[in-house]
This record gives sequence, structure tokens and C-alpha cells, in this order.
Amino acid sequence: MLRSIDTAAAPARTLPTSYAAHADLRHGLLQPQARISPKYLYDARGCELFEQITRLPEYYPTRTEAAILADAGPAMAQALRGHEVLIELGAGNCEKVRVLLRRLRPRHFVGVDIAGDFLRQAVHRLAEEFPGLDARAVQADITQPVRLPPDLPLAGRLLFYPGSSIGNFDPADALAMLERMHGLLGPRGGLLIGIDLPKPLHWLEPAYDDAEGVTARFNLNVLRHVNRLIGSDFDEDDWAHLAFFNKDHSRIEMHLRARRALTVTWPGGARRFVAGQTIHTENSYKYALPRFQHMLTEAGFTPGEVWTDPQHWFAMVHAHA
Ligand code: AVJ
Repeated sequence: MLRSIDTAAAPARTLPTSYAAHADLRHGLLQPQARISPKYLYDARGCELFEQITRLPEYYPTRTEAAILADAGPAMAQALRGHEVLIELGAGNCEKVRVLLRRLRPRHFVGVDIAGDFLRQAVHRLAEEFPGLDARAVQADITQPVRLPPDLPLAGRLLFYPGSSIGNFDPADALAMLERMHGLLGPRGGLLIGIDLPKPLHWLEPAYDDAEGVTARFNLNVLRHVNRLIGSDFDEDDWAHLAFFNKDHSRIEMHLRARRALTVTWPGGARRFVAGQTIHTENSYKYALPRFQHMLTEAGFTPGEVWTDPQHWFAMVHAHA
């Protein structure tokens, strides 16, 4: 009897729970500089749009990183030998890790991503492609402490965090994130992380404001996602995509700019915007290599080898736990 009461009560708890879970969204919208965390860019449509971004002529990071991974070949295999457990954070479509799986032939692979369905499909494809590989999907928000499968071996773990996603976090948060990564590692643990390096503005800005408008659609899509999550009434047509390099912070900033004065409402709240006011949706920090290596050291790592492209636009950094 008690049990059936519990079951009946479950759906009623769903609303207040998700309401509490998205308190950060409502809080962010009410700040003087309104903001939405970039993690909300990645609903199913956002993941697809991001994939399109990675194929744009203007978006150099993905292709440059892929070339570094491909070209580093044997030298990288040598530096990374002995890692039996490969863990990718923000694995997405699991495309990038293929080259590492072929090169390192680890026993275990764990893909971690906030977008669960997208990830599970990708890990399923990997399992088919690499028979004998123990491939698993862990749906988790990597901005929070991540719980890995309890039976996953601790020794010989290699954390793979490509794509320069660490650049999404403010330096203090990035450091905290690196510290948490360090905490996931044991004996013979390592980190292989991609970072986007500073470069001239005329290369940086178009990468975040492409001619086709894919990045604009990606940025605007966050509003639909937020509407679903908190029941707000954002209308994409009221907002314009804005991306620029902030020199003082060495970061690309993405914003959505109100095209007219308007009020956005959601259950229990509202925010008024004047024309031209923005919602800050993403930062993408461009770290110089020495600064990033210093952060690694602060987080408890020993920086190891660095692989980069001929133009020094992007770097893959290996560090020992
Ligand atoms: C996935 C965070 C690495 O910052 O370059 C691409 C996201 N935003 N275009 C980046 C992004 C706009 C991307 N990261």
C-alpha cells in the first residue's frame, strides 16, 4: 500500500524537482548582465548545430585539432603508452576519440556527456566498430563532480578532453575543473587536453560569426531549450547573435542581443530587456600555452609533451597526474 502511494507521488514531484534544478537559469536571467550557461546550448538540436559548426570553413579548431591528432601519430602513441582506460569528457559524437582508440587500443572506453541519447548512440556505434572494447556511456554534467562506473580500473586512466572546451570556463572554474579531473586519476594517470591558442582577430571572430549563420542558429537555439526547461516565452525572432573577442580577458564572448524592448516571463518570474541589451551565453577563452601549463601545475598535474599545428593555432597538451 505504502509502495503504491510512493509511486503515485512520483510524477507530482517531477515539477518541483526540475524547477529547483533550473534555479541557476532563472538566477542567471535576473542578473544585471543576464546570462545563460553554455551547457544549455547542447540540447539535441544544439548538438546537431554544433556538429555543423565544426564543418564550417571559418571554424578552424576542430579541423586543426584533428590534424594535430592525425599527424602526431607514433610520437603520441609513445607518450601515451600504458593507458588502458580512456575516458572522454564531453564526448558528444565520439568522433575524435576514434584515432586514439586505434592508436592506443585501450581495454576500456567511457564517454561522458550531458547529452545522454546522443552519447549513447555514439558509444553504441563505437562498440560495434571496436569489438572487444568495453565501451560505456555515462550521462553527466561535467561541470559537476562526475561519478564513473565503480568497476572501472583506477590505474592507467587517460582523460581525454579535446575541443578546447576547457575554454568555456572562467579561469577559476577551469582550475577547479582540472582539479576534479586530477581527482579522477590514480597510478599512471594522464590527461590529454585540447586548447585553442590566441591568434589574430581576423581569424578568431569569423569562427564564431560565420557567413552562413550556423553559429547564430546555434546561439539562438539556447532560447528554445530554456523555454522547455523553465517554461519561459523567449521568441528567437526578438534576438540577434553577437560574437566578439574581449582582449582584456582573452576570450570570445557570445551574446544574444534584444532587437527591441521586451519582457520575458516564466512561471514565477519575468525580466525586462531594453533594446540592445544582451544575454551572455558563452565565453571561449584562448589561453597562451605557458599560462595553461601553469594552471595544470596548480591543479596537481605535471605538464608533459605538447603537440601543435605549424601555425600554432591549437595545442594538444599531455599531463601526468
Ligand atoms: C565546444 C566550447 C569548444 O568555444 O569554440 C563554437 C563552442 N561556440 N562556436 C568553442 C562554440 C560557438 C566551442 N566549444
